[in-house]
Amino acid sequence: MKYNHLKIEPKWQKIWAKNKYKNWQSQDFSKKPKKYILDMFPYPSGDGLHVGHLEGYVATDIYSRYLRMTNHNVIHPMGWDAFGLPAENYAIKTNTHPEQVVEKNVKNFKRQIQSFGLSYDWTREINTTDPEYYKWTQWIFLQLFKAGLAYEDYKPINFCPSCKTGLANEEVIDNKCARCNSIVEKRKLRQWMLKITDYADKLLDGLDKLDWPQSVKELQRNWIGKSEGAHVKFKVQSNTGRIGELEVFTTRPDTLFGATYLVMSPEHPLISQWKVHITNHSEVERYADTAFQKTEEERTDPQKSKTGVELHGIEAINPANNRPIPIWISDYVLMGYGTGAIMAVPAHDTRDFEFAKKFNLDIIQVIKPEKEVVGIDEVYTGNGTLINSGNFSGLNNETAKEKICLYTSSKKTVAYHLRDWVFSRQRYWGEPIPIIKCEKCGNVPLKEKDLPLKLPKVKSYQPSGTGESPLANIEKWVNTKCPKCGGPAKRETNTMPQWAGSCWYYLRYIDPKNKKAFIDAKKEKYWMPVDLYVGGAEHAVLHLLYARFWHKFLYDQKILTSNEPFKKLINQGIILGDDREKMSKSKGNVISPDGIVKEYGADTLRMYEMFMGPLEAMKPWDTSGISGVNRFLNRIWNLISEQTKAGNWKKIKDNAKQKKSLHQAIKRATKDIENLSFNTAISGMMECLNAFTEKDESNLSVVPQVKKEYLEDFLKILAPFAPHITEELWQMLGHKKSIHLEKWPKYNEKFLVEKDFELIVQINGKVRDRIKAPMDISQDNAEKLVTKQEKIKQLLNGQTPKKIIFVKNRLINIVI
Ligand code: ANZ
Ligand code: ZN
Repeated sequence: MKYNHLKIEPKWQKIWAKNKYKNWQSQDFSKKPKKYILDMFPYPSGDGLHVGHLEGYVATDIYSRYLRMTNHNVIHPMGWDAFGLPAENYAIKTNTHPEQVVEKNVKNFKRQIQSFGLSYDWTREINTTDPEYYKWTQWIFLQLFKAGLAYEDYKPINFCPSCKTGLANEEVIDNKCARCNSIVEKRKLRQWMLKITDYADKLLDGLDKLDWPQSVKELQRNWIGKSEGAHVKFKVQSNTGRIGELEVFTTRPDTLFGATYLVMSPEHPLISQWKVHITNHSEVERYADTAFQKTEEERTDPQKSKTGVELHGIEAINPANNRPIPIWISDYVLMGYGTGAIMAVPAHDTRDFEFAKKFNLDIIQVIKPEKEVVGIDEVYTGNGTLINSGNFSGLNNETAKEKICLYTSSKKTVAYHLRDWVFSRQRYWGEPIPIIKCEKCGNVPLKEKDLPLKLPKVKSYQPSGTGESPLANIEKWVNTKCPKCGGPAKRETNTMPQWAGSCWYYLRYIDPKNKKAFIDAKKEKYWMPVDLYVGGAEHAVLHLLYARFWHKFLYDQKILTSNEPFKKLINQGIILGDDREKMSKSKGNVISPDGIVKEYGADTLRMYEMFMGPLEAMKPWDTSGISGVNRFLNRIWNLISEQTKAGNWKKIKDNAKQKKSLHQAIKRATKDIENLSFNTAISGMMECLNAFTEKDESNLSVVPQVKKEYLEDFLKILAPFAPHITEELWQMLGHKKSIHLEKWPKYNEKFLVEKDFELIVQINGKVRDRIKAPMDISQDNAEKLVTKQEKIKQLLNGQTPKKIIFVKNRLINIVI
């Protein structure tokens, strides 16, 4: 009767499916405490789920099952993030509609998920490409538009020449497209932008309260990049007199006396305004044109030599000392940050120092370090005492910041590195943006009753590469009427980025079939926030920042009652190949979960993935580890099936040692699951099984049997990890109802203490020894134990006892 996973696992999967997965459905408004356990929903790719997905999915599955057994109302849903480029690219290659591609892939993902025994509530399944779903994605966009947070813009943006679409800043890593690694270009394209910058402070402040990995919070903080500083105004004059004012953003107003020139971004709008005064204007324009071709990363690369052009014919006045100083343009000053102009302090800023050296500009030291002395050839960027700063000399530089601002009437302010979110893509497979462009009325939002605005069928999904989406070619769809004036108008042809659907999917799970609203307010209040969110660390900024932004916006609109979506976040660690390299097709080290399920079964795969190490750690795949876990499951199978076959349950006695191990295992599993420390919970169960199958200390030829109730409790704590084998063994033990509906067993501290006693050993009524013996030891075993003792052996001197008197759990008296 060997355990046959190939028969038993599909058997239970079929029964659970027939039962419509009712056992894991959640109840809206149940009196039980609610728990929202969420996985990052997958993009249903053609490759299927990999072992990395599964790591997080198994962890949340175990946790959800545990919570259900401890009387919680658990919502644990799954869905599909199915818009985006891969499906579209595949559609182009194979000339099938992306919808069909998605449908096929979703089917495969679902088959896999069911074969792993994951306990999702399928009544809440969603798909971001379903018009009934994206209707509400479009609806949220309209709310953003109406609130003034969605706007059209023509700024140069990052463009991926290979994906043929604009990208958000968050999608560009080291100047490369995050999806395909192509070098990105700058292009001036008409774009829809979302004003995420309006939420910079809220996004920053909210982080403090979240139970998230510090590293993720830090990444978000840095991405938002809040800097405290001041706006300082410099008068600008030509030889005919004052022509205006240039405002700079500085974090170091204390160094104002050391500002020996100003630098403007080449795109600064005042340059064209001052054109008539700038005598080398054509040179300036040429420089600006080349700067415009470069990406931000190229412009700010500290390795690259600084370039720039001085603006001849004009100069600025340093408000601290009224000294005239030159004005330059250089591409290292970006238009999108601060005011797009800086005061350069070459003695105390590295970039300014390089620039001043190259163009032979004045360097004036104004901060003296507290300790070491630095020569004029070095930049000192730290704190210290002011020198060469008029009346302010001698002040500590922090104090000087305040005083110099006051003296020059400079306003304290903050700047953020966060930029508005480029929200449109020039591709087909995304949510159409529900805006109509009317010559008379401008951008007019679609009426809410006309949602969803469905994606029309096209002949070719190929993007034009000119910055137009393939939708632009469908005249019948593009030409429409203005909702406001009824005149002829055109639809917006850009689509939303893939992030749109995932910004709010966790809300739709709560009320997936609601036709009237995107979520019922009472249900939102009951279920939100998400108690535990598990997913990959690659989303630290993108998805997790965007989702927080939308959530906070919807909260401000009084549509939601919670102001943060995800209370606790865990990143599962990356699983490496068995060669300790990142799994990749090209290296041929990819492990297919389907293969493991076939060979060892889903229960083994699940337990192995949890047993590999701490959830958050990076860990290599190890095939021998799988057989270890598999052996463990087989041993449980053998133990229970053999005892069941023997059928003498009633005769099996209490066993303090076994009981102690069981309660230890229950205690560990309880604590460890609560701490999401699944690997140690499994170790605890392994130790317990060892204790169950250990030979009797006092009679080494006997393997004691294990009481049915111990085995039952053991199966219950194993059930969340290995849902199939436990269901089968539970039935074998005579139960009709599913083990997954059982209550989680309670451990009792009483049984955890050592259950030994001091056995008094007498010979002819005289106390000769005291030895430690297990509680409830039988007379037979006690005799064996006692006669093994060296001291007693000597005293008996080979004589056979005439009589033995045994008092259970107290004494043994040998009469010779
Ligand atoms: C004078 C100064 C003196 C500065 C000094 C620094 C050190 P963070 O910390 O990132 O906020 N800056 C301001 N706007 C800029 C722009 N649009 N493009 C490039 N650089 C810009 O950096 C703030 C500092 O970066 C500002 O403070 C400014 O240089 C520069 F000893 O002003 B500082
Ligand atoms: Zn109109």
